[in-house]
Amino acid sequence: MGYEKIREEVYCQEVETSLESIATNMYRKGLRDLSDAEMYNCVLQMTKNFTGKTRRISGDKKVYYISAEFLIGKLLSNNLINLGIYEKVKEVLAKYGKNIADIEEAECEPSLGNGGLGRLAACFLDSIATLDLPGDGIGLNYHFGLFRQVFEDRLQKAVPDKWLGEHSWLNKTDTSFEVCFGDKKVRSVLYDIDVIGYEGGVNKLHLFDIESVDESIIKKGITFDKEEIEKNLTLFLYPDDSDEAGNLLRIYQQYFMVSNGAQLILKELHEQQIDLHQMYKHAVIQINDTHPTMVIPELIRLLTEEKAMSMDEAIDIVSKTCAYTNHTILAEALEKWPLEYLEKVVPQLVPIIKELDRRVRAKYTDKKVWIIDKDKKVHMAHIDIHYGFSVNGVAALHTEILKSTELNCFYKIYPEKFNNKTNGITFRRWLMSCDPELASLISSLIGDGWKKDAAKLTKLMDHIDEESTVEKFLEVKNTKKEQLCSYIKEHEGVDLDRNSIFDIQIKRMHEYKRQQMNALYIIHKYLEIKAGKKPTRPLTFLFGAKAAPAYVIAQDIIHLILCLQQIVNSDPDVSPYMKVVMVENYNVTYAEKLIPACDISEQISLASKEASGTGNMKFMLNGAVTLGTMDGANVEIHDLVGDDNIYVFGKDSDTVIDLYAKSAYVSKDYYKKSKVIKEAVDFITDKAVLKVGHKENLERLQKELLNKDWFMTLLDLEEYIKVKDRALADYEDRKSWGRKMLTNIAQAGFFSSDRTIAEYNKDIWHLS
Ligand code: 26Q
Repeated sequence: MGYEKIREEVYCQEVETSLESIATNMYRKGLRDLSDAEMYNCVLQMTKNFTGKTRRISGDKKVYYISAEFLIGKLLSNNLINLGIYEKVKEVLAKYGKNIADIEEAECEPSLGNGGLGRLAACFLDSIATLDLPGDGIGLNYHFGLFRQVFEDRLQKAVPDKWLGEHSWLNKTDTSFEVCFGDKKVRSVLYDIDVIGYEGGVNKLHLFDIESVDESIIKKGITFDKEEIEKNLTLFLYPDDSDEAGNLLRIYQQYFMVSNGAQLILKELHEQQIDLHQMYKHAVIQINDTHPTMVIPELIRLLTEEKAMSMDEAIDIVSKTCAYTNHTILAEALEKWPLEYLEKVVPQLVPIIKELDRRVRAKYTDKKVWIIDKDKKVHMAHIDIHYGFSVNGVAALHTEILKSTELNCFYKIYPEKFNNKTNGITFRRWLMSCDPELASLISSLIGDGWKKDAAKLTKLMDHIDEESTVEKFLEVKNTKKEQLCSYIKEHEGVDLDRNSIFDIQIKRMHEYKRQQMNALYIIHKYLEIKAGKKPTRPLTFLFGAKAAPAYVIAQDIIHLILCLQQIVNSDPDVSPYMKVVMVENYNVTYAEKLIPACDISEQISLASKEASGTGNMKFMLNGAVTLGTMDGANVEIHDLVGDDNIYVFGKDSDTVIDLYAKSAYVSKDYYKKSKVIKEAVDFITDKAVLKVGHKENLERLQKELLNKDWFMTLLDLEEYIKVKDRALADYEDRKSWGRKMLTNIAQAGFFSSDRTIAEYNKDIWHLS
């Protein structure tokens, strides 16, 4: 028996006595007398105790994954699964009258991320530990994380989300550094969260904070005084970047993160007595988008000023240590900081950044690759590309677009730095934990091997022609739909029909993701039903999305969907045939309930705009069939499952890129040409909608679609309607649909983040 299995047995034996003694110490109560919240605190403490005794992963070289976001989600069930004691804990809790699901509910979700990029970082930490690679995360401990979304008057309202209580996964350490800004100094405090690999050892997620954060400065909603850095530095994830004070605070946060990160890395190297000239042989820093880019000039500064290295040497060593991942080609998301902002917040970095730019200018005449542009803006990605050794995109198509268009001038200089690492997801959370019914069905057919080697899922294809097996997959889906119906009833107050088709779009609200196109489809269906054309089977349209507080059109799209929800669900002619629900405060926990219950996965971004997507992979793994454009990782899903097991529509990325290049897209033309499009767009300001909604929001959205439509909603709408209708019709052949589900699950192994991390290690990190 391996070490990990023995450990598991020992922990299992200790669960009950350990919980009993914690309950006595903490509450002076027996296990039977604890409330759910108290029981949660006891299980939390026990898990932390066990983790404290678990082997720390070590090795000669370590990766530091530095990221402004780690969207880790609730940790209890994940950690119990990875320690191998989930079933045992469930059994012991049941003995004392507790349902483990209720205990899990008691945990607050840490919302330390916006969306895909943050969730990816969390999946990566799980896989790094599972593959037994030495690798720690470095980030910030935001006290309120991302806002909590509430709906009022069919509008999104952002309120503070207090996730941090007296009991949490954080362990306060005695590590602390001084961080100097232009106008002030602060002292950090480091909190660690243990990251447990599946049947593996432990790495750390290091989250930096300051003691002087003052939660009482929060005013209405999530507004607060942005000038008082000592009080607000780690209060929220990404403050509003629509004004100068918000942008400055973002730079304060970023520098605080990287300065602490750089000091921590140098301290760990020092403790191992490593000559800093050899740093790159023992440490690799993966920079998650440009938010942590200042780690490059900061390390160069520390090596030259405090470690007496020459500028040439420091640049050389840092460049061999840092690697950059790009997550977006949207121009507005590529960070460019005015030099004067940096002069105010981090004046000590400015001479270094200027020197880095000077060296670039001395070598290359093409101004597009310079770091500081003519408007004195610092292009953060350019620092990463020139002074890192690897640049990767996050899906095959995305990397190709970076090479051929967005970053083409850099690709010409450094072709060897560019590489693709198609994203992945951890199957521990996104299958074993969120759909244990499906996980055990899979294991009953092909054994447990897929849990550590996801490629083994293809063995499921051996069962594709067995009717009774396919039937079992359909049954699991029904179970998960039933569970979701109860959850939605409880949390949103809406009754859903478990026999209806569940069509789900969950992701950040953004025009390029085109939730508005889905809304126009819903309008189209509503009008059809009103005109007497009833669908064969009832339809359920589910949405979940937060919008950036300053993103006006995104707020308007949420408003439209909530208006449609009201109109559709309360119309007796229509509601027996369709329902619309936008769930409140969509987050990781909600995703874990929605994804296993999905029939049709909406992945409908404008081709070329979604770098990868990872929700698409989660749905596929849980047996949903994708309805999508040829964008991001959808392209790879299509390659894996083939034409019969995915619904593809829309113009491809080459066509879209060409339309932009020629400014040839005119949305009004599509509106004028098509009766279906015209009816749907006109309905946005129909009196039925104006009766429940706000004229200002609805008219603004309609005008945007007619006069601008930057993300080309109307371009693909007609084909979207046609292909979606085909998918709904195909659903009626249950056996054939079941085979589509099974094929998707069987082919999803490629999207395990274990595969992604193995590739990062082989091509970039070289840890062992
Ligand atoms: C930038 C400047 C100013 C303020 C905010 C930002 C900012 C904040 C967050 C820019 C980008 C983000 C997050 C981006 C993100 O989540 N990207 C997603 O990354 C996923 C993981 O690679 C991909 O799957 C998604 O396709 C991509 O959209």
